[in-house]
Amino acid sequence: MKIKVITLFPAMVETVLEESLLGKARAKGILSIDVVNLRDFTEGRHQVADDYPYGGGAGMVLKPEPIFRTVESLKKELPDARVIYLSPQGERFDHEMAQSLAADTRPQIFLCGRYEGIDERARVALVDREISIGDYVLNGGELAALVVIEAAARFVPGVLGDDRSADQDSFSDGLLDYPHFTRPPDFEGMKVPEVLLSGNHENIRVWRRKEALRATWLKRPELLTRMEQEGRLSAEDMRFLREISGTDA
Ligand code: 4FL
Repeated sequence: MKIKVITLFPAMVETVLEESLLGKARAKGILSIDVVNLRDFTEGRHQVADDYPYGGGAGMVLKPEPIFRTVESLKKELPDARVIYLSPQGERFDHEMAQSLAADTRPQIFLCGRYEGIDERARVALVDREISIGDYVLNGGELAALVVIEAAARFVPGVLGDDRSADQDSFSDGLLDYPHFTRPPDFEGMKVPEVLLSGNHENIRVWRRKEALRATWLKRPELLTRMEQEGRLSAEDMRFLREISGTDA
């Protein structure tokens, strides 16, 4: 993935991207992520990026000129780049969107708003896609951009360790994850399920599938409704679900 992040708080974004798997993937050149300071595209001695909203009301709005200048300057180098604006008004981000962003070969420019948002003219003229990570308001789009970048980067080959792949994760098969255990086998009387110690791979597969179905049925039943509609539940899954819900229907 080739990514640019436009923000008034570059250190906040850079600090996170330096760490952990994302930092390593950047160092290896698997991910190219540059953080661009919107302040660098403001004018005048005071480098003002925001202004009062027309019509009055609380808060400030990011001025259009610095945003136009920043995006136009990035697009000069990357003419096929897509501009993604993080905002509560956007399409809801999920596993599928993370996967499709990771598969997109075009450069992606993440625009982080602050305060009450950006001038509408910048949004209309420059933004290709508006994404929300959930129904709540943040102080700015930075944390949302980081969430989207991290979740998408997991689908880029080489970002996770060699023996790991994002298609083993929760949600990749449409279900929540099954429970995980490590040593010791008995911690203060709380035991690891016997089947996981058995070495019987078929029994372990069946246990994990049942537990994933059980967790989903208990915590996120609407996901199962969707899976059934999409024909993603096998006859075995349906049998497990009848066991779990205690019905013979
Ligand atoms: C962005 C909230 C994406 C949820 C304030 C500025 C936001 C957000 N998803 N809140 N941007």
